[in-house]
Amino acid sequence: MAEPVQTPQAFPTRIFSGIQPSGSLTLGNYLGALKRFAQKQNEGIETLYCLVDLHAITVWQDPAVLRQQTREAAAAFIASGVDPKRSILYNQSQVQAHSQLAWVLNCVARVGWMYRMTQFKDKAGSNAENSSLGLLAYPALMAADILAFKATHVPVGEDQRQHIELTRDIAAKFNHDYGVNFFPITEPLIEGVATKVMSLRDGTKKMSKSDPSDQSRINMTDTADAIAKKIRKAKTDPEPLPETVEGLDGRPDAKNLVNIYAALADMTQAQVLAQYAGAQFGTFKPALADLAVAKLGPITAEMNRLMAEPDEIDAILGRGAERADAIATPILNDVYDIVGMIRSRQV
Ligand code: AQP
Repeated sequence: MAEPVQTPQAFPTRIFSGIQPSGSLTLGNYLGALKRFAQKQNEGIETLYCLVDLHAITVWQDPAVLRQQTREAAAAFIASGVDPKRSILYNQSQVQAHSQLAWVLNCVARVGWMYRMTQFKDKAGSNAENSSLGLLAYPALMAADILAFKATHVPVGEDQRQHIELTRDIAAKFNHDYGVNFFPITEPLIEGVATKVMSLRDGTKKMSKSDPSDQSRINMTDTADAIAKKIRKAKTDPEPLPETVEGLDGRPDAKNLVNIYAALADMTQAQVLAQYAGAQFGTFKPALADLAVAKLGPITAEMNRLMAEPDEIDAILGRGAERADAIATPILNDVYDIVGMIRSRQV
């Protein structure tokens, strides 16, 4: 891959991140992404957050369900503290620069880079030839999402690290090929204890909204009863909780539950263990369920309230798209100039 070059030119700090509306958002999305999105906004940084519906259709989506899930995801952002006045919140397909820049970046990126992406390998499985071309090109669209705004930082979970590295490679190759210092070399922000929330059924697998087992995840729309039941049934081992964080090594299911507790309570793993060392899961799981319900309950209630007004959600996304468009269109026009496109149409 091309060597990322650190650009000497300073780019103003701007955060971009997105979530696919490809299912009900999970506790993993909340702790690994949404909660941190709101924190970044509250630090006073310019923040753009996107429901990446074009990414979602890289695998089959029923159109009516996709629309519903996009509104539900928008409600989840707002209920988690993303304020559509302070952040720019919109859905990807309403801002054409995403697709237009993606085409240019498709022509910069190399096919071999795409085949090396572990998410492509995981999602395409053993039948890669039959997966959509979009699934293979997904990381180039993701690079376009970020670079259309010259975003300098992208808060993501650990699973997205490889895609951000690819964005850096694509930006560096564009800058190098055209002899410009145009795109920033974006930094991933992978922070906190919840960078990878694991499945409740298998502590070695990521909690994912597309996992066929609903028992593997907590959905942001789950009721208090459903949350308590899923945590009660979560896979664990027969040992009590250890005294030290090192004592969780080799115990992925126990470690996951401690991590979830720590992230929900804004504590470190060590602080959780200081409180629960020696406790059996019969004690720890109900405490975790109570905490999860206390934290997620108000968010779910707010989501339900917002979902009752889908027109208002659509209006919020439309306003966000206009603001996003105003930033991205001049950047796209500069890209077209750099690559040699004639721009003479009067509009
Ligand atoms: N389990 C997780 N722990 C921490 N962070 C997570 N994220 C997702 N799952 C976890 C973070 O959420 C953001 C949005 O991810 P996405 O929905 O666009 O895609 P994904 O990473 O592929 O998430 P899923 O749930 O696994 O979706 P599907 O099943 O549709 O592929 C990202 O910042 C991600 O890191």
